[in-house]
Amino acid sequence: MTETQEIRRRMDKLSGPLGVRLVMAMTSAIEDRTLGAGLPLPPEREFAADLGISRSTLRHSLEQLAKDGYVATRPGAGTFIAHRIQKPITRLTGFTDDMLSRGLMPTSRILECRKMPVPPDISFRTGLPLGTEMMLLARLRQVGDDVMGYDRSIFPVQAVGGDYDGSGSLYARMDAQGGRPRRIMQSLKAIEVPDDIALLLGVHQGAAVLAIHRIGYGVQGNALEDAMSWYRGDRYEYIAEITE
Ligand code: 16G
Repeated sequence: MTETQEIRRRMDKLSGPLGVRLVMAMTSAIEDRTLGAGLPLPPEREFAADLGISRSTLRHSLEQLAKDGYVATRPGAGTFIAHRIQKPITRLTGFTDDMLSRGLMPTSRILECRKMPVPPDISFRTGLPLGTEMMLLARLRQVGDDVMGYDRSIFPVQAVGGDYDGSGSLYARMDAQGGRPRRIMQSLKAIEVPDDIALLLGVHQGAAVLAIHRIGYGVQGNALEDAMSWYRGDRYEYIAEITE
């Protein structure tokens, strides 16, 4: 059975307006991974005909699914099932780990990579002595062309080695050097995306993003990272197991 036939089968089991049934059918198929992340949807005319609905109903339903982060449209490349990440809040992982463990290939676009002395506020927060040589690395974190988030991380040059150019996984580089953070203090809040970050993430003004501040400490309790991340609210969901 093709994906379209499967969506149609699910729609047939529902009642209500066709557009609503399509949204519900696709939502359930995406959530149970019958429709996998990255899967391209057929061209509009063909998809509408195979589903037995009008193109305008299809368009409205896809707009709804895009608003909820289930599908994404890339200019020139059509619409595809969006990557959505459920991230356990208590697991100490980096972006590369998170994507690889889900079978996704992470990519990064480096926007800034430079050395600088530790800024006073970071020195104050982390206890790193004034004058410590740091590196600032600002990256768009992506899966293919799909932007998932923006990381702006500051860390001691010593933690990565003077020849690090920001490519590849930062945590893998730290592992090879002296070790990645072993303990993290992290705060996470939902905010309306600031205009400059909206442009970077490719989301509309006022969209919801998760603003995450983390300070990572090494085995000796030494600060290894002071980072701000803005993760797209329609791509990320933090989950936790809570026990008594
Ligand atoms: C995550 C971290 C970020 C860290 C990066 C390392 C959050 C909110 N942020 O994006 O602080 O610098 O991973 O990833 O988890 P990398 O090893 O792929 O470079």
